[in-house]
Amino acid sequence: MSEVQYNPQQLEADIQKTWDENQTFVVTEDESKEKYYCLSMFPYPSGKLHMGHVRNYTIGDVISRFQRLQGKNVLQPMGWDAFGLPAENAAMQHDVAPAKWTYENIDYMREQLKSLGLGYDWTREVATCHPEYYRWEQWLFTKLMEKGLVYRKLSVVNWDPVDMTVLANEQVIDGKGWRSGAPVERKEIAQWFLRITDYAEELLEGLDKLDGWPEQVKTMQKNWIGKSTGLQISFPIEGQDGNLDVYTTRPDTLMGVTYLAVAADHPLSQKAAVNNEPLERFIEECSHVSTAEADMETMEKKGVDTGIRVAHPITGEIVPVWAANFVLMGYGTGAVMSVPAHDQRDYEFAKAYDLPIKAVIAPSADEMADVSEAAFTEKGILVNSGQFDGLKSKQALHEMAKVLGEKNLGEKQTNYRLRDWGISRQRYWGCPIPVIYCPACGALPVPEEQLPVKLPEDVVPDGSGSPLAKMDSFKNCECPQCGGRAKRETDTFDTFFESSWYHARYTSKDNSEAMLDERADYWAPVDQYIGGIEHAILHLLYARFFHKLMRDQGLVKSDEPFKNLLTQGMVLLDGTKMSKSKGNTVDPQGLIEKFGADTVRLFIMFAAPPEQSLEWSDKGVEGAYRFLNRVWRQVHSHLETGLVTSANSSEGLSKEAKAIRLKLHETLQKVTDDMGRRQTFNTAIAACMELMNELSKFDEESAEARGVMQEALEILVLMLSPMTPHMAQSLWESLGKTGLVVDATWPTVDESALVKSEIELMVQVNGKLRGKIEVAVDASKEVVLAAAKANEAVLKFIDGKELVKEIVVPGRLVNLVVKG
Ligand code: ANZ
Ligand code: ZN
Repeated sequence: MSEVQYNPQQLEADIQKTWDENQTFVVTEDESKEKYYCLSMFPYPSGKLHMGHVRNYTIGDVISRFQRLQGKNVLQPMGWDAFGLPAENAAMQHDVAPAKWTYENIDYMREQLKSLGLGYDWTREVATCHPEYYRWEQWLFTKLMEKGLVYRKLSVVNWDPVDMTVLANEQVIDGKGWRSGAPVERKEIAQWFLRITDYAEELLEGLDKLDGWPEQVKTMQKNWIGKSTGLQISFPIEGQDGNLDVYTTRPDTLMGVTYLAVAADHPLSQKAAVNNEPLERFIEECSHVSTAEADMETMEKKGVDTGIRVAHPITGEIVPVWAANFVLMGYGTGAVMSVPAHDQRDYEFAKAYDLPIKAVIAPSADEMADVSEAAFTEKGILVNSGQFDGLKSKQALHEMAKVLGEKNLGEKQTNYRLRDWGISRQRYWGCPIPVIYCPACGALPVPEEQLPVKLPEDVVPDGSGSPLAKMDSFKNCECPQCGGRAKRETDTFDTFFESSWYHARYTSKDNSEAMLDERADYWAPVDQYIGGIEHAILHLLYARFFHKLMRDQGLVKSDEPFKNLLTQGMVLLDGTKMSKSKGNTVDPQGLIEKFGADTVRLFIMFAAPPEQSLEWSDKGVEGAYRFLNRVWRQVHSHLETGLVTSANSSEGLSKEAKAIRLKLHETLQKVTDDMGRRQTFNTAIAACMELMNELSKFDEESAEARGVMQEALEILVLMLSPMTPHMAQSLWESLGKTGLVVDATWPTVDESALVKSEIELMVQVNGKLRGKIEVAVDASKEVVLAAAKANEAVLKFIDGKELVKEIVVPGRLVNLVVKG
């Protein structure tokens, strides 16, 4: 019999064809089976797959295939997050319409995904730039508008004064426009917002129920939502009616307030600027800096005295109000009571402008806070605080609330750091916001029967202004209410909009009458979601929010979209992240062509547990390839003497054959646990490799030995099949099995094979390890000792000496103590 060569290129193409023809991965809702929805974050169609994609999608595919072998009805869909800025940039560079560029990339990348052997139900494929997709988010938006969950307000954007266009944050480089190089200005324009803050509490509480999410991600979401409880305190303004309200989480420090600080764009500061030239200049200066909160922490603290004075709500003492660059207009009330002794920002500011620092919190009753170098920011005991002296910080919160409440100058308040979601983007390649502006009727949602508002696709943007705003045919329309002349909104949705609900649309992809149908409830929630940690905050928060919006619209019944979340680690090369910008990428396509997809998949799953970073190694890839060749040869050499039926019991087998069955079923037990509960595929593969080592040493001369080998190879092939599905399919057939390996059932552990008949014991002489013996599990002490003393290696150390003591620790060791 001539040897059958492992030829992955041919084999993989053939098997992929079989899957296609059999529609192997097309699923329907089947109530008789347990469902399993496995979802990998869909890619942006940038041109070609990178190794990060390959890792993400291989993990998802391995989990899907494993779950299918467990008998579940598995849905694994794929699609394209197709709107976004790179398409516009590419359009400008190559003079090609973003639509054409995107669709071509999708076609290319789809083939790449197929060549990796990923088991997707392609009948459910979505591309978010397709009107059949985005029409439903437009529809939902109009419903949210009717419900008052959407509003429009002025909001700041980065404005390029030369290109006359709004810039995305990533288009601002060192404060200048990326194309024009002109200093970027802040400009206020009207934009649409979704009231995600209405759901802040539910989004926060829901985290506690997500047992299948990494703690780290939940913490990041918690911090992003940023719930805090404190007091809103009013400081009566001198010489004017009214109060200046501040929000504080540390009312215990109230008696240490030495000034107040307001945001540059706080109404009070704006008003005071009218006859205060330095203040006017300061406000103008602040209008040029980014309001990104990250900058706020490190930025040099600057400010100007507004000239306004307020009275302390307890003492009546007069304190100045400064405008300061570290106060954000969008948080709390846009004003803070400054306590330099106990807040580091206030401290730095006070030092810079020579404002008084008054310590009012002591670490303990007999110790003073040291504020000579920095603020003392811990909680403690109130001092220098008159009637509040001696209170603990926590008690002070309630006490201050009571005292201020009586004066009508303060009340408890809960704040969230989370802001409403600004969804307007002044970009072309996005989903049109379905709103019509009528001079007489105002802003109106586009009526349902007019949806979708289609984005014209034959447009090549040139970087100046918004193409839609320049396009009369798009812009001019009729008012749906009065029939008069009206204009369309020309902004598009933030692309996070599309990725917030695609998980649900896959379930009802072909429904042209509704956003979702009852199939959404069959599949929801996603049982396993897999993607990068970079999406830990925004995407996951928006998707959770959207799921609740859809629930409240009666579209789904569940509260949360993703039951279990796996955040895969990065792919590194020489310790640094593999990325285009660093120029250290390895092209997956070349490797697939050289070694086949199975090798690439196996290496990726073997090199690291999924959540950890993976160090790329060409040697490792070659090692994976060699291993597959060994498995291949093992199966084919086993088959040289024809097919046999596989063993299913250890009874009456030779010692060696029993040992192989023991190893086989131990391995199966471990692999089942590693791939299921633990999700450590690397250790599962390592166990398969160990098993393979044992098999290669196993002499299969006898018929019964061949039966054991047959069983072992069948199980090995099944265990490897989620990682290396093509090779597994081919070997499965060679081993005489009919049907597809994906339709097989995960093997069950033969408990009786796990019962050890022999165990290994260490033999020590005078406490030093000298030999090993194998004895029957139930051997008596006498038999064990006889075997120990007869062992050749041990004999050398006891021969001719006086044996003074014999110790047997059952199941572990024998110690012989000798003299002379
Ligand atoms: C007085 C004080 C004393 C404060 C002290 C802190 C320490 P979180 O916990 O994030 O809610 N703050 C309030 N509004 C602000 C704004 N618009 N811009 C910048 N800072 C603002 O933060 C609440 C604290 O942040 C508040 O408590 C306030 O400073 C500040 F020893 O008030 B604190
Ligand atoms: Zn009208």
